[in-house]
Amino acid sequence: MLHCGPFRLKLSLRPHIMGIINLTPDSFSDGGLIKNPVSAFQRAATMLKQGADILDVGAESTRPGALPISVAEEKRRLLPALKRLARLPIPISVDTSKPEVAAAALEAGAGMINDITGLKDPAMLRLAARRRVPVVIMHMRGAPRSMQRAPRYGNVVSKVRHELLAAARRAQSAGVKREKIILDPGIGFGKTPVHNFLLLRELRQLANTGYPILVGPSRKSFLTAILGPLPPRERIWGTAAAVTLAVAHGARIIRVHDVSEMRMAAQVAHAIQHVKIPSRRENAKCPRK
Ligand code: HH2
Repeated sequence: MLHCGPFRLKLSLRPHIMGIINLTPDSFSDGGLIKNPVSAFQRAATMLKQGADILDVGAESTRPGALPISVAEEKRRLLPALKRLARLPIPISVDTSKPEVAAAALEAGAGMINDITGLKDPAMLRLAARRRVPVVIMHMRGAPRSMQRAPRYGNVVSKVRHELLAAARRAQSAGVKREKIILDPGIGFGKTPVHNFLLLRELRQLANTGYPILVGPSRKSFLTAILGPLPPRERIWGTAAAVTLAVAHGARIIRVHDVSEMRMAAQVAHAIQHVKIPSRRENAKCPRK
């Protein structure tokens, strides 16, 4: 059970959908779409209706090559919208790696921290421990500006697993409770398409750490290694395939742009995986073709 402010998420029951709200002018797939707090609220309300379980609100793009923005600029983009979104009956996660921004977002109503740098900043660790909020520890090699320059691993799955577990241990030593930690292999962050495929195929190896696993394959460019040069908004079916596989391999939270479609994909994958084998008597009642 994940306590997220006044909300309780039973992650073990079914996969949960995290809807992405990007308040950025330059995100790789939907930059500039949300222009003000009112349109952010409308987008969030739509996602809620479509079945989102969490909203992940970010104000700084982390696409490959993106340059960092200042704390002041990130707060200026984030806080007015976040205050409005906090009125909705859904937990809000803040997608930031800056402790000052995360602290302000928690004050404004966020109940969870999603840190793509895996809580590297000690001040972020201290904040997460003090505020007792759930935290997503994501794996990344390098920084967005340079992460896609020839990333190399030996065995990518065991390396990522090892580094995530080390980050989780560091967080726990700093006072973050184990049950607040969610791990994420960081699809597309310092990884080639093959690295991403392997991480999705072997996701069970991360899920068997016992920590809930979040994955974010939504519309990402690794899909074009198979599908060809499609623009991000045409990668929905490819995303659905990745989501289905991730759920089948134990992902508990799926971070996506297309809530309605991915909720259905996740729901079906989960239902097939957990189907109860009917008894003989129930079978006999089944209509035959
Ligand atoms: N991916 C993105 C941003 N934040 N957080 C987690 N935990 N996992 C992810 O895979 C992840 C993330 C990148 O996607 P998006 O927010 O759509 O793009 P941009 O960073 O360009 O705003």
